[in-house]
Formats: sequence, structure tokens, C-alpha cells
Amino acid sequence: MSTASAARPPKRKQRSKEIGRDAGRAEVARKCLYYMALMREVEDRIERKLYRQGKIVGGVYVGRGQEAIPVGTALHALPEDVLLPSHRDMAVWFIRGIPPRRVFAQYMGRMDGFTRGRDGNMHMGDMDAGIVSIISALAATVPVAAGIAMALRYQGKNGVAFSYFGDGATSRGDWHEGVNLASVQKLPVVFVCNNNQYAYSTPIHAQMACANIADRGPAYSMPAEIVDGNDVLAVHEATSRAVEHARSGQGPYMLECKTFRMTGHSAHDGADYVPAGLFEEWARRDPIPRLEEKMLAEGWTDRDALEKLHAGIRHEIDEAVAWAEKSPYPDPATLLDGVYET
Ligand SMILES: Cc1ncc(C[n+]2csc(CCOP(=O)(O)OP(=O)(O)O)c2C)c(N)n1
Ligand SMILES: [Mg+2]
Repeated sequence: MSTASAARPPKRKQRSKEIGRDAGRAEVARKCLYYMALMREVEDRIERKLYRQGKIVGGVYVGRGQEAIPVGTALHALPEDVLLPSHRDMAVWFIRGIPPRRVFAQYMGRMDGFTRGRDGNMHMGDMDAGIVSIISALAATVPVAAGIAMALRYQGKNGVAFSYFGDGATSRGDWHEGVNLASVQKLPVVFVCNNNQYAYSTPIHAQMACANIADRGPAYSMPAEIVDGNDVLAVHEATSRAVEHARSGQGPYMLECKTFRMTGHSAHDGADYVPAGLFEEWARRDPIPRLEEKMLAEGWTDRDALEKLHAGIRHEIDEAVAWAEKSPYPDPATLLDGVYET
């Protein structure tokens, strides 16, 4: 485009198209902010309040600082898609319509949790919402995602499987088997890696010899894209490419979302092995204030609306916790029901 034509004001039709596009981006940003802030609030309550009050019956692993990854990806999922979130992807549940109160009931071991009090943390799924339960052994869900994608194809559905995992999981054998199967069969899988640079206390350079997780993609002839995992709009945009590729029959696609775990591995881990200054450095890239700044700069929101949004979420979560605390514990006599085949 020449400088002269760039300086000319856009024609009316073009201008209204641009306004429409901007309104669309503003709407995506608002949805992203809501789900990221909701995930942060739910996990803060679990990790920093209920756990310390002794009300959580199992371990707690959160995605503080990584919210942009489940949010930016799962917002692209269609009803026929199946998602296999990992242990730092809580927003996936909310985006699929699961109310936070059920998640609180799950973590407190109550009957209204997904496992009816048989498990006290995130080993939960809901096939009605297209969410497969986490398998505790790292990477074990990756071949399952390939199998689900194969089943979707056999059934003549146009669904995509979303397979989530961390950097450490990519050094497990089953990760490679699952990715290989998806690749050779050209299965509709979007692989989403949260590269938070640590697997528990092991920094990534002590865990793998490649510089990037995406470097593993060419071994499987699979496109693999590196994304700023703290920029939710970038994750959202990259996911649209990944989903389009997978849904149109071209096979799997991997997104390596670079991020940082802004807390210990779990609620009982003080993370004193993380070099000084890294938490502060990554706090400055926190995806939530970062999106808020962007929205303010673009004129998509104002400070008042942001304050209302957070107050609304805090209120929603107060009610959800109160509801879950009223849910009963299971009757001890029934604890083995539905756990083993009798
Ligand atoms: C096969 C296996 N080994 C060890 C563990 C214990 N464990 C649970 S999470 C975790 C760290 C995983 O690191 P990564 O895959 O990078 O995910 P992140 O927790 O950083 O999101 C470990 C070692 C496990 N669940 N499964
Ligand atoms: Mg990790």
C-alpha cells in the first residue's frame, strides 16, 4: 500500500468492517478476561484459603500465571470436541459450562463433586461436557487423546481432541507414542503444551536436550508453533490456526505455550529451588493485568467495569463455596460403590 492511500480515510464500508472486527476482538478479550479471572479466584480460594483451613481433602496444584493457556485454547472448542485438560487447566471446566460450585464440592470431597467424594482433587471429568478425567501418571492421557480423535473420525463426527500437558510430560514414553499415532493417522488433535519451565523442581534444561518443546514437532511431521503463553489473545489466535488444521483433516498440530508457574508445584511446595527474582520477573507478565492493560488501551473497557467484573466474580465464588460446604460427605458404607466392579 502506498503512503498516499494509507493516509486517505477508509471508505465507509471498509470502516464499518473494521469497527465490526474491533468489536469482535473486544468481545473475545472480555470472555478471556472473565474466564482467566474466574480461574484465578477459584484456585486462590482453594489453595490460599480452603486448603489452609483444612477443608481440602487431597493435594492442590494450580495454574497461577498460566490461565491464558486453557482459556485461549478452550474457547475454540465446539460441542462435539473432547478436551483432556491437565492439572493446571481449570478454566476448561468453566468454559464447558461446569459451575465452580461443583469444583469446590469435588476438592472438599463432597457428594456433589464429580467423583461423589471418592477423590479430593482434580481427578475429575464429565463426559456430558466432553471432558476426560485426568490420569495421574504424566502423559498417560496423550495416547487416550489420539484414541478419542480416532473414535471421533470413525463415528463420522468432525470433532477435535484437545490434549493438554506440561513440559515434563513430553519426556515420557507414552507422550511420544500418542503423538506418533496421531501423526501417522493424521488424527484431529490439538496438542497444547504449557511450558512453565519446571517439572516439579526440575528445570527444563535438566530434563530435555532440546531448547523448545516445539523442536519435537518435526520428528513427527507435525506443525509446532511457539506461542507467548502469557498473552491470551496470542494463544487464542494461534489456536484458531491449530484447530483449522486439525479439523480440516490435515492431522495434529502442537502449540508450545511458553509461560511460568507463578507458585510452587503444589500447595505444600515453597519452591525455594526457583532462582531469586524469577517470580517477580514473571509477575510483571501476569496474563490477567496484561490483558486488562491492553483492553484499557484499546478502549474496550474502563477501570469501573474491571472493578465490577472482579467484584461480581468474588460474589459468585462466595456463593459457590457456601453451596459446596452444604453438600454432604459420602456415607462411609457406600464408599466402594462405583469404584470397583463388584
Ligand atoms: C509418570 C509420573 N511421574 C511423576 C509424577 C509426579 N508428578 C506429578 S506432576 C509432576 C511434574 C510435571 O511437570 P510438567 O509435565 O512440566 O507439568 P507441570 O506440573 O509443570 O504443569 C510430577 C513429577 C506423575 N504424576 N507421573
Ligand atoms: Mg512444567
